[in-house]
Amino acid sequence: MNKAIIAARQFIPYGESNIGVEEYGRGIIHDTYLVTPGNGADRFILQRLNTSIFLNPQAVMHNLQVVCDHIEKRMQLGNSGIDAAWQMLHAIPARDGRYLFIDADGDFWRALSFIQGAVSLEQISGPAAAREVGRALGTFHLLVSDLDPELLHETLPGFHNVEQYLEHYAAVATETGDESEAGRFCQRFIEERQDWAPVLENARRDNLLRLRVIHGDPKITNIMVDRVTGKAVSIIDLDTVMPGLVLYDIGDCLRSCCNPSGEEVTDLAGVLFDPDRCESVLSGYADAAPGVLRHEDFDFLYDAIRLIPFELGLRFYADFLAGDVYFKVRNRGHNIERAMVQFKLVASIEEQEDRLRMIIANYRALSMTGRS
Ligand code: GN1
Ligand code: MG
Repeated sequence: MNKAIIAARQFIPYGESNIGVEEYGRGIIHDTYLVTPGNGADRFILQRLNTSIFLNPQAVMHNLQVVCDHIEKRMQLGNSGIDAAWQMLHAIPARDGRYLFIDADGDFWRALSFIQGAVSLEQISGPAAAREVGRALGTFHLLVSDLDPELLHETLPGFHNVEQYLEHYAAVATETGDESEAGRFCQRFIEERQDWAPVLENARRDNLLRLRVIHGDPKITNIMVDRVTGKAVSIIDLDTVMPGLVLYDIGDCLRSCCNPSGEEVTDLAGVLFDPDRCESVLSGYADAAPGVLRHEDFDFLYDAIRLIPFELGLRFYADFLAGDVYFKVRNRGHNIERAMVQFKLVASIEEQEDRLRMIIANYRALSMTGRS
């Protein structure tokens, strides 16, 4: 905490002695704090970047600035079609004018604006809240739809490349071995799906799907809603903004908010994929981002919904095997529990394939009519 206070001071004008610094949020990668300056100035978010994962913090900040500048310019153009309540986070410079502060231990810190009057979405209370999630992701996609992905660095190379995760898994599985019951279940689950899993990568290689600017991590808690109206006002955590497939984002958003239990549960009984929520999210997305999804995206939408929880389960299980080196854990076994949640979700998606394909077909018909 002392380190956080020292870092926080770098982003506050001189002479400020009385500041509040508290741990904040649900991220499982960086250390995040909420800073309250004692002089009545705006609160802000302080983060110590996890540089064993993001090896190039400058590239992360570059992407953040390119995306935020682009969005701000677009929003300033009248008639942007974006809700006036929409807010974009931005980086706050330190006293020396730089956007990263490196402390005595070589840790990288940055400050980000706090989205005003809003809270991070923890739970979906009903169809209206699910629509807001879709609206948030759609708004973001629309705002970056004319930004050239080549202007951005790939901050985590192959971040959603499932083939890379499968290779890593195969390597750690050979090295470690895991004979537990849950372990054997995970291994079988992965093995049965590994030939199908590169479906989106194959489509990308065949030029059926093309790279665009994506968020990379649009999970429910990264959506900010107005604390009074419940309307989505922002999407935060822009570290994984990079070139990718919009389907990765849609799959990730749906896997996170269509599971009523949430991703951090030990009791698997309530874990399922709720198709009604999926429908509401997609309808919010369609309203906010008309025309962003193309024919070819619809062709692979079901696969994306099934793939992203599979990929995340694979990542959690491989990290368990590797000794919990990537995701922060509460205890040994936490990552295997997380993997089981994601695999249960995949199974629920597979059981409801017909229904989900129907929802996608209706959504596709509506989007295509709306476009002409
Ligand atoms: C990580 O810590 P956070 O919320 O930024 C992960 C995502 C996962 C998510 C699951 C860079 O996100 O890919 O979907 O956990 N981010 C990274 O909760 O690996
Ligand atoms: Mg993230």
